[in-house]
Amino acid sequence: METHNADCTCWNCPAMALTGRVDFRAGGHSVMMHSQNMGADGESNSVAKCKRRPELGRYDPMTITFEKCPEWQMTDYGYLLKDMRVMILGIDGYLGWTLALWLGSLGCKISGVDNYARRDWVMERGAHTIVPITRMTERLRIAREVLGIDIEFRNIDILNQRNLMQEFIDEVKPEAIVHYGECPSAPYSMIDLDHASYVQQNNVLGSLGILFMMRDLVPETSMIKLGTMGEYGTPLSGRPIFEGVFPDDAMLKWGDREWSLGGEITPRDPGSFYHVSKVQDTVNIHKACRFWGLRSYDVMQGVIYGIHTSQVAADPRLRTRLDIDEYFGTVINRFVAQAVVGFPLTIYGSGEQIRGFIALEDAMQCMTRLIGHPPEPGRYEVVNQMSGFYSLRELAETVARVANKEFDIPVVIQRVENPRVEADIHPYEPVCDKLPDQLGFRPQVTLEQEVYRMLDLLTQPHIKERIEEKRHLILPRTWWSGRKKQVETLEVVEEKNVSQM
Ligand code: USQ
Repeated sequence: METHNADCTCWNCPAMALTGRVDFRAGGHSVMMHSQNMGADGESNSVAKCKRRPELGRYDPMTITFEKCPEWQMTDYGYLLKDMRVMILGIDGYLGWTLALWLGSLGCKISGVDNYARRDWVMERGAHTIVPITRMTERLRIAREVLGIDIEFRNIDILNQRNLMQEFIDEVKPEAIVHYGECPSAPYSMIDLDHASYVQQNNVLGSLGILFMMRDLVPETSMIKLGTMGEYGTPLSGRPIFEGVFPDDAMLKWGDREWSLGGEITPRDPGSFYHVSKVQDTVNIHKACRFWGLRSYDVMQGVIYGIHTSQVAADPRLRTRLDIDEYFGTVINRFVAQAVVGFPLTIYGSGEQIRGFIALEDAMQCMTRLIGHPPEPGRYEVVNQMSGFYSLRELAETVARVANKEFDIPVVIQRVENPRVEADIHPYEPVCDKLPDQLGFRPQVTLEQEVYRMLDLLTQPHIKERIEEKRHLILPRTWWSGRKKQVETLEVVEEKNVSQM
């Protein structure tokens, strides 16, 4: 298969510094502006300088492809810049730590920032990660010893310590910034006013600060920002869920008139105050690209699940966290943990809700491909990142089947009252073309495989014990309505019926 980024040019490369005047107001049409941007000598080849190869002088950025450039080297996921400097915001989290080790093993120079907020939020709710994780200093030491990966870490609060953040960006001069540094929980944002405003402030204003720092310090760097499929909601009209913006041939028809919608941001219908923060981020990033010529991938990721990459599995002390409480546990991770301790799997509501999902390892592959294929300057790109979509009922049945057949664990499924406000029965047609078609993404992990791997790890006695310890936190108590009351069971699917699924 042709490598997805072989034909990208310096125009995509964060090591290229623009020296001429480029007008980004057309948002993403910077290449066209570039061709009109002649130097005094009438040649268009005077706009670029390479920060890695100063000997090139000023040159035409369209002439060197990643395939031809010695700074870009082939990996299993396409070309990557040699020793690429990648900064991960939220490096202590479930995704951040996993990505740090993954990219480190591909030769990237990893720097990372975290203020351990995730550890604090989980502790505040009385929960804990069921896969034990070590202190950051220990994690860094083991990463060096076991995998030979050196990570430059700083304990910084992105929102409240902007000076430190600025200094760190200036010191590292990252060539890509992966932004996972937000509070990821819908239920946490729905607890009360304090939590809703905290989540929105932390996420929206933290990210806004990073955008300003990028404008001032590293405008060529691409920002790969974690958004969520939950920004879109589940449109009851059944229209496709496009990748962030309408395609060129989408039309708005009203009365007897028609307009093109091509390129406009699609409507959003976020499902919680947390999801609202991601929508606000979307608008801010889109504007930063437009106003300042920054470049970004806004990653609309489906619900993540799983525990495996070969790096985190290399040593028990390198494992990434895994939460299963009502606030920070995502649904598949919760179902697997519930199965392990014989707790009836908690389907909220009818179980007919459909969501997109992606396994941890596949998400890492996608992020690597996005890092290696930076958008052109001024370009705001959105990808819908998932590898399959399922109803909640299908998920529960899959977990029950694998647990039953492979681990001889009897599983009961229950339907409980849905504490959230979400459509029970709805059409769902996400468009997920860019990652497979333009970036070469091929999912490597099936749902059954990852559920198997999780069961294998979570049935280990010390982990099973940690789930048991927090068993009382499994049933949700936070209702979108503001009520505080444990949900009631609506229906129980007995073991004999589950094993026939
Ligand atoms: N659900 C259950 N039983 C449970 C937990 C959840 O039926 O025990 C249902 C929920 O009602 C919902 C679906 O499963 O319909 C997904 O819930 P979730 O808690 O796994 O995920 P969600 O709250 O949507 O948020 C998670 C991440 C968030 C990310 C989002 C992607 O925590 O950061 O933005 O997944 S998405 O769902 O596409 O918005």
